[in-house]
Amino acid sequence: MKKSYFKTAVRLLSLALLAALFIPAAGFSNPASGNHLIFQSKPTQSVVNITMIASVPQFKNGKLTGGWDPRRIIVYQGQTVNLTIEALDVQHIFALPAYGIKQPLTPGKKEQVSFVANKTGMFFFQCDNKECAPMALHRLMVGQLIVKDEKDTR
Ligand SMILES: [Cu+2]
Repeated sequence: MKKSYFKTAVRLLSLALLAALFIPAAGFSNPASGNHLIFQSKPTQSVVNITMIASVPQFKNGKLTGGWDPRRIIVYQGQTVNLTIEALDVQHIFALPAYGIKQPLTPGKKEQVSFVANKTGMFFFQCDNKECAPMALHRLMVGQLIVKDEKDTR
């Protein structure tokens, strides 16, 4: 009884944290990449180059910083996506299971990840290095890839 209570509380807390993650913080940008939280390609592009950085998520003045930047990537079906990813602090692993991608990131080294966005829908990417930060922070290293239909130009 007591245990399930605790489990529910933990679940609710992680849901709240995830919700906070997906509310773009106004004015947030990372000086290292110049990115903002959301990257959106143009429907006319055939190749999309994105510079991405990874760092341990942190709460500063009640705001979440770090993690993946950009944290949400919106592209169109058929586009070739070239990610150049750099870890700023410790070893992270960029994982995008839906596209079979798992790329270790060594701090200070820029790694290339490329894929053709041939599956539409919403997919998650995350960090696969459980040791990159305390578990609660590591779990916040989650981002979204949204692949829109070619005709869907909203
Ligand atoms: Cu990590």
